[in-house]
Amino acid sequence: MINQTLILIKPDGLKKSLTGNILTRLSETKLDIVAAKIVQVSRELAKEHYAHMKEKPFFEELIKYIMGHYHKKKVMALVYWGEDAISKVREICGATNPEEADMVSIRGQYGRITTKGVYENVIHASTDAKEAEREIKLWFEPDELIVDIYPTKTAKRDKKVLVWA
Ligand code: IDP
Ligand code: MG
Repeated sequence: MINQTLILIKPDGLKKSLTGNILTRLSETKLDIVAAKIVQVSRELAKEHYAHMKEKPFFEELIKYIMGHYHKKKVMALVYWGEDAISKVREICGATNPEEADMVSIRGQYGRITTKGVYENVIHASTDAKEAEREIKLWFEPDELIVDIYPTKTAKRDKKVLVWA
């Protein structure tokens, strides 16, 4: 089934200069990249992204981690699209706990558990179609994607935007 998935190269992945390695590993899937950007993650975005984790004892540490408190204050966000994109990407990423992840998966190769107990696993990938839709809509505006994957509508936004001087 054709589907799409949100990928984040987390701040530790960027700090460790793993962007190239991770994208090379992901290219094994032969999926299409249909959106990509660098984002400075606000607390609001971090909390929204990890809303399902808010009862966890490590939630505050997780929010700090994705905001880049311990590394670089940025993540790379991408949308991959194609046949079984969600499951193919999750497979290459490996298990959540980097110590339990297959050694040749991205998380197995590059992840670690910090002394504060956070799984710094260098990459995020959506787990299922519902999560992918919620996450892609959270991280991207419709015109940042080069394919039409979800219905859109036109809306008037009365706000000032920055343009080149
Ligand atoms: P996933 O990223 O494999 O989908 P989730 O359960 O959605 O795993 O957790 C989100 C993120 O929270 C993980 O990628 C990891 O960084 C962190 N995390 C999850 N479970 C634990 C835990 O038990 N201890 C520490 N950090 C965790
Ligand atoms: Mg998850």
